[in-house]
Amino acid sequence: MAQEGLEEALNYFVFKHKGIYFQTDVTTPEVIDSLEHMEIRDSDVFLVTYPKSGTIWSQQVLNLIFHEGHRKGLEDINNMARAPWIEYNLYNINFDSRQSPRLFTSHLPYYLMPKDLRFKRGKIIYVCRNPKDAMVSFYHFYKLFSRLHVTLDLETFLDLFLSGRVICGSWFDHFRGWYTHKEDYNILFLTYEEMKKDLRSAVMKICNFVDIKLDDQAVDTIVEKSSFSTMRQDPLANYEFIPKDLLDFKKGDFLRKGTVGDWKNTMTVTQSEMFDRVYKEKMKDLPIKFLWDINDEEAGMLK
Ligand code: PPS
Repeated sequence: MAQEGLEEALNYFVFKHKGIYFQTDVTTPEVIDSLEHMEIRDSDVFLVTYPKSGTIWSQQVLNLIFHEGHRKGLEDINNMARAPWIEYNLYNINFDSRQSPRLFTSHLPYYLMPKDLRFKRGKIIYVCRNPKDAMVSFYHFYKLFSRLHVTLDLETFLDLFLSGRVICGSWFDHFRGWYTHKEDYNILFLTYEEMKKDLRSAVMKICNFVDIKLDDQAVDTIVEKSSFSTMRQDPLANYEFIPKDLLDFKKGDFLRKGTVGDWKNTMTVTQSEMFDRVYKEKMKDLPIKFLWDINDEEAGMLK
């Protein structure tokens, strides 16, 4: 891909602020900076992820846990309005005037999040996904951006991903930052893969963490309404409500495959080996074992 056209398109599409990249059309440096002093309530729950790690899936689970009206299909409120992204406040929601408990979503690295969270005010659910699947999902997602006037091939995207030149920066830095600062926060780590293997248990973990007791029937409803096939059909959950000038759904879906191990269908052996080398080097001191294939047995965060 011609370097010049690529640079021009990327510079138009993203800006760099405090070490990472943001989409020009959805936020500004001033908005990001203002979040540092956002007032946090003890009852706040933040869902935090690196992009393409199961955000809208976990958002659906969380919204179903907190809102009976959502479980029963009684309210016409989409998931982004229920648990807005703090850094891309597309609906201009006044966070201060929201009733407690407030739910929020964010892709921010730990150092750009509201400071108060570090004093264990509020709760954070950090969902992560094996970075090969996250990368492949991100690669396909980049094709949907209406204002990115270039189509990236996988080789180019892989380079950008590994060097942190994508929206939200480096996967490695994002994960490391949150994981190594976990003692500062009231935080629950979950993986996309464990949700995929046993969604019910993941729902129960979240319920315990946020201190909400639900009966079996409610939990069954949450599991059913957060399945890939149900969410794909659900206009309040599938993100087709995003304005067309931001995402062009003629080019693909937000809910694309929803599997573990799709990277094997996309990356070449050479690309995968190169990825493994970078992963090994950057992650060598972190006690996490990701599931790279749905048939892998053991995975998780070692305490
Ligand atoms: S974003 O843009 O960062 O908010 O994207 P994010 O929601 O984090 O990730 C999108 C991927 O999550 C998959 N997804 C699901 N997988 C399984 N079950 C359910 N219910 C579900 N909902 C979303 C979605 O399909 C994207 O992954 P890929 O691999 O591209 O399919």
